[in-house]
Amino acid sequence: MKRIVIINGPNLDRLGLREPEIYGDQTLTDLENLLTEEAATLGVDVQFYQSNHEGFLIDEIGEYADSEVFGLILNPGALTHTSLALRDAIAGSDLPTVEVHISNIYRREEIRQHSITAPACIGVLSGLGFDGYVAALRYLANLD
Ligand code: CA2
Repeated sequence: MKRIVIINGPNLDRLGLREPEIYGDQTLTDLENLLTEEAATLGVDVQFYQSNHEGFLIDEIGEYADSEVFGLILNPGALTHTSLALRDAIAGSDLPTVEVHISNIYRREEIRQHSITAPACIGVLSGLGFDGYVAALRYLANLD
C-alpha cells in the first residue's frame, strides 16, 4: 500500500490552543484523525511526524528518502520562510512533496509571503485550512 507521510513543523503541535482566528480551533490530533479517515477512503497508508526542531525534520526526511515512503505532505511552519537546509533536504529526498499552509501566507505579513521551501515541492496549498492537507493527500494518492 502506498505510504504518505504528513510532516508538521515548529509550533504546529499547538494548533487549536492559540490564535484560532488564524489557524482555527481544531488540534493537531483532529487533523491526524481527519487524514487517517481520508486515507482509509483512498486506500493509502498515512504516517505522521511533528517536530519543533529543524535538524530533526531534516533527519526524518532523509530517512523517508531511503525507505518505502511514496511522498510527503509538509507544513514547514515558520521554517518555510527561513530554511534553505530544509529545502535541500526535500530536494535531496527526491520524494514528491506537497507544501501546505493552513493560513494564506500571501495575505499575511510580508516576511511570510515568500517560501524558501516551495521550489523543492511539486505544489503549494495555502489558506485552505485542513482541507489543504486533504487535497494534498488526494493528489498524492492519485499520483503515479
Ligand atoms: O499557515 C501555516 O500553516 C503556517 O505554516 C503556520 C506557521 C507560520 O509560521 C507560517 O507562516 C504559516 C506557524 C504555525 C504556528 O501555529 C500555532 C498555532 C497555534 C498556536 C501557536 C502556534
